[in-house]
Formats: sequence, structure tokens, C-alpha cells
Amino acid sequence: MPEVIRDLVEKVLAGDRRAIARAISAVEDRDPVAVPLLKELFSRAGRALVVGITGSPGAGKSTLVEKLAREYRGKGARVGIVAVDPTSPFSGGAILGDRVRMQGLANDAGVYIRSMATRGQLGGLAPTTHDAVTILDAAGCEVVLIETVGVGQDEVEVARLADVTVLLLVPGMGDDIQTFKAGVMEIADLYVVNKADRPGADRIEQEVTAMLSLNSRPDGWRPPVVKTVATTGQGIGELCQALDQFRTFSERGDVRESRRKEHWRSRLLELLRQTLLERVVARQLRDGALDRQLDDLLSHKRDPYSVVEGIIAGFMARNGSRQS
Ligand SMILES: Nc1nc2c(ncn2[C@@H]2O[C@H](COP(=O)(O)OP(=O)(O)OP(=O)(O)O)[C@@H](O)[C@H]2O)c(=O)[nH]1
Ligand SMILES: [Mg+2]
Repeated sequence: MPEVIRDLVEKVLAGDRRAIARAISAVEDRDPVAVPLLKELFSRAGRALVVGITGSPGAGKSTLVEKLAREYRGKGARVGIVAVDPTSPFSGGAILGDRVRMQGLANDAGVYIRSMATRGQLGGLAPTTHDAVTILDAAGCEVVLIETVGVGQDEVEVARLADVTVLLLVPGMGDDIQTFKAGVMEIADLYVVNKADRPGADRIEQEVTAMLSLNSRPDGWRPPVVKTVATTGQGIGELCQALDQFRTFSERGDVRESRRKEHWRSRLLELLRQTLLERVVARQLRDGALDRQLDDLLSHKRDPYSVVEGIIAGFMARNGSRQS
């Protein structure tokens, strides 16, 4: 293993914050050290509790994450925070907002905070969020909190990555709860009614509880509803307890294991798709080869299915001889 990678691995494993930052940047930038680094770190990961926190813009996710991180710090745990931002990495506004709200944690060596931009990626997770979690996990974070904005499909993505998913609701959503996509409500293991200092918190709590009583989950878990005021920290202790309860529940049954299995199944397929595509593009579609195919498509001389079959056949022929 090259010295530079060995050095980075050792520092990440020791929890060095600058090394963690460098490792995550390497992954984001698709630096050549990223894959060898992740290969080394993977066997040291798998212990962290990964908590996904989702909810509408402005629901109080960052404020809650900060309080939750403090609560876990109080118990002596090291905490990693990944705030996934839907904006481009260049607009920066919301990222700065998150940083400011979490400033209170900035000087704590036991907390690592990272913003990641989705860069337009569907699903609300930065493409590299998974790898960032592996790095934080290997670096000794017992808890990794992932904040992701809840717009459409994003919650489903975070739920696949997390061991436990928390959905933040706020008073004043009124009938919105009815219009919440069924799939979104289903992915939450825990519901938080945040901004409970505002009128309407009880009503929304009742609505969620009523809705939950109508659906029973196949795994038998009954998602609790916790009221919080993230700005003051009220209810954070209860939330932590509820998280612990879910953890115990999911570790006792095979819930956690089967979730992780599903997670790795989709992750492997995704990685395979990406790697194969990159190899095909690198070996078969160099030097304007794609453009030449486009001409045939535009004039309808060839159909796209045959073009794809041809590209893959060419790749297999070249690679078959290489590998045998
Ligand atoms: N009254 C009240 N305000 C809150 C509470 N929690 C958060 N806020 C305020 O709500 C605003 C949004 O909070 P954030 O923590 O940034 O919300 P967010 O969900 O992270 O927002 P985005 O990341 O932009 O989607 C801030 O002004 C917070 O101070 C709460 O419990 N009560
Ligand atoms: Mg936020």
C-alpha cells in the first residue's frame, strides 16, 4: 500500500479530524486514493448507529441534530454529522446556515461535521454519502447523524442507508399529513413533532398516532411519536431513549441485519452499474465513438437497442481476451 494511503488510513482510524476531512474530500473528488482508502477502512466500519433525520425544509432538522449530538456527547459517544444539502456546492447558502446552527459543536474534537451537496443527484443523498458514513464509522464515531431535506423520494434513500430513520413533522402542516406520500410515512421508525412550542403540536401528534394505529408494520415495531422543541432541547432526552429502544429492538430481531442486507444489495448493484458503465465508456466509447453512433440514430439507420448491444458485445470481446 502506498505510504500516503497508509498514513491517511492510520490517521482516520485514530479519529484525526483533518484526516477525516481529507478522506471525505478524496471520495467526493473521486481522487485515485479514494477506492484503496475505502477498501482499507471498510473492515473497520459497521459498528456505528446510523440515524437518518428527514423532514420538510425548515422543520428544524439542523437544530435538532445539534441537540442530539450534544446529548450523545454527554454519554461519551463520538458523533459524526453529515448534512446533505440539495443545493449545488457553489451556492452555499443553506450549507452556511447549517454550519452556523451547529457552531456550538465546532470546537468539540469528539464531533465531526460535514456538509455534502447532492449536486442534483436524485434521492437526496450525495452520491458519496455512503462512503462518508463508512469513513466516520471507521474513525470511531459510535453515532452518525445524517440530515437530509425531505422532498419527494429523498426520505426513501436515507432510510435505505440508515439503521433508524426519524421523520420531523411540525405544527401547522394541517391537512398536509394526509397528503404526505404513503411511502414517506412508512419509512419512518420514529416520528418527531418538532416546534412543539407552537400551537397545533397536539393535533399533529394525534393525527400521526391515529394514522399509525391503522397500519401495523410487518416487523411488529410501533413507531413512537416524540414531541420536541429543538431550539431549547426539550424532548431530546426522550428522543434519545426512543432511538435506543429501536436499536435494541432491531438488534434483537433480525431487523437491523435484514435492513443492512437490503442496503448492501442495492449498493452493490449501484456500484456494479457505475463501474461497468465507466469501463464500457473508457474502453468502447473513446474518441467520438458515441457521436458516430448518434448519427446513425438520428437518421434512424440503426435503433438504440442494437447500438447498445453492439457496444456491449465489443466490450465483452475485448475484455474476454484480456481476462482469460
Ligand atoms: N419555535 C421553534 N423554532 C424552531 C424549533 N426548531 C427549530 N426552529 C427554528 O426553525 C428554523 C429552521 O431550523 P433549521 O434547524 O435550520 O431547520 P432545517 O430543517 O434544518 O432546515 P433546512 O435544512 O433548511 O431544511 C430556525 O430558525 C430554527 O431556529 C422549535 O422547536 N421551535
Ligand atoms: Mg438544515
